[in-house]
Amino acid sequence: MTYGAQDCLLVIDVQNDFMPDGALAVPRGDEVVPVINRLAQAFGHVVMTQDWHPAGHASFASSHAGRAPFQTTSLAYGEQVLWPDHCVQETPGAALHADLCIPHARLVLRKGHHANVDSYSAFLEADRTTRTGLAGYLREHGVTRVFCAGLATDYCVAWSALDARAAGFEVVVIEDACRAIDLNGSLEQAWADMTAAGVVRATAAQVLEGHPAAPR
Ligand code: VGL
Ligand code: ZN
Repeated sequence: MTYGAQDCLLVIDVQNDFMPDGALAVPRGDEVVPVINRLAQAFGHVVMTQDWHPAGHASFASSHAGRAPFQTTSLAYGEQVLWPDHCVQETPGAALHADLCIPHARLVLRKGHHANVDSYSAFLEADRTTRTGLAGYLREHGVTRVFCAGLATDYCVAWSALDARAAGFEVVVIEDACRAIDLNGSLEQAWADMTAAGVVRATAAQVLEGHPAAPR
């Protein structure tokens, strides 16, 4: 094990509906699974997230008459991208990918469970007010640095990475352990925002070698 108590690997939304044949397909989303399995062995502390929506969730285009997936609409807290129905609680699409193998993962945090509020971020829901409790959990465990991997780079990974920074953590995003949806330039924007916020961008090989994100 390379990374100890101060470091946590955050594995974001590696769920069937985000796989290439899933309801909200992320191109090549399945390719992150073996990379993440390998990475996880280097971490003593792994947390996973699950997008976990009730049926009829406000982020679903099907919940808005006359609206189609990938359009946007205005909700109480601001603009919301409308998605195909995905990750509905207790459905096979919401399950973690069957090949994900992280027996030592300690916490599976479910997010997006409020019917009228989305949550790309593992830390703060889309109303930008409601906390998931993850920052407090990590602090109580002495974590100071969060390594992010999973799906999708430009939505749930980016929002989680940015909120982790805002909560005071050092953040490394492992680029080849992520895949993007890339909607209207969202991937380029996400990397610009993350870089500006001080997020370190690394490859899985660099993380496994302890460079540039030095183990400690
Ligand atoms: C996600 C869109 C909607 C993600 C979740 O995991 O990136 N994207 N819900
Ligand atoms: Zn979602």
